[in-house]
Amino acid sequence: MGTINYINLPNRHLKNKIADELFHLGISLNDQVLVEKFDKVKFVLVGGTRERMETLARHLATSILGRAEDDFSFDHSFQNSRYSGYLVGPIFCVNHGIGNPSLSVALHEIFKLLYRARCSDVTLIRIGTCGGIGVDVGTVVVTSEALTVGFEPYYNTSSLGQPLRLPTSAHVDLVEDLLQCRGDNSTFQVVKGKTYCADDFYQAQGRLDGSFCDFDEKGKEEFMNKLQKLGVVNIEMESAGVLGLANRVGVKAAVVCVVIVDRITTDLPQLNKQEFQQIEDHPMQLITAYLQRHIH
Ligand code: R2B
Repeated sequence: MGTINYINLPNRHLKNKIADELFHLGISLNDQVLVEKFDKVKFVLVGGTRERMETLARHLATSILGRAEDDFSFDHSFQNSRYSGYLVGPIFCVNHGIGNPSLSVALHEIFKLLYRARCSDVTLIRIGTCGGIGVDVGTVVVTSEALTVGFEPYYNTSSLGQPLRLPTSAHVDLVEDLLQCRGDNSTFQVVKGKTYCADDFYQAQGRLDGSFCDFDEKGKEEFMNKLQKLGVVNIEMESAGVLGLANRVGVKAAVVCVVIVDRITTDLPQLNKQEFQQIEDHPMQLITAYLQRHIH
């Protein structure tokens, strides 16, 4: 038997706290009955939108837990004006909104909840959409590490007004494990590579169509070339936060995103609603195969 890795948050102030409220998730940590509902959580799946996480939770309820098609009762679900969460057996699906600030608030509170519930051996995976760099639409990218402004592998945040930089490497074994989960009959490719995590959708990602723009087509081309030379295969907005924060608290983590546009050829996705839904399903298929291996 291996050792059990309980979530052990590196914050000594939490040890003395009797009352605590997860302000944005809308969960009271004093509600022992509620907190205990989370004590078996082993997998936390996060993604941008509420719809995607609810769809994923429903899909996992049937495909992993074998619940009836029309029985989507989750063990504990919540929806508020910020975030929505769905607890499905040992899997907790939560949406995080756009960008690292929104993500970080959700993750701090999720980690505190799992710590109070005395969870152990937890795996965190972000499932998202992204722009590819010379990668076909529909391809699933598993991030090896996230680069941020300055092309460095750090999540940039702050503490008491001072910069705080957290390393953004993904968990090596988890990444390899996920890469193995592509089924033989899969209609899409799964690749590993670096992810550029931008702090904005427009200028920071080399788009010229924001409300202002300080560069021209040539500048954008140079930016894309530079990213490619560094081994970057996709761009999104939360990978650095997921990996930086997970590394800081000692939770193993990975980021799995599907390419919805190849940024070398165009800036905005050219997919209709049906095509978008089909493609959004690719990372869910990979995660389902991963969970099937690890839950049964
Ligand atoms: C991908 O899509 C969103 C921006 O449209 C953002 O959350 C991201 O990383």
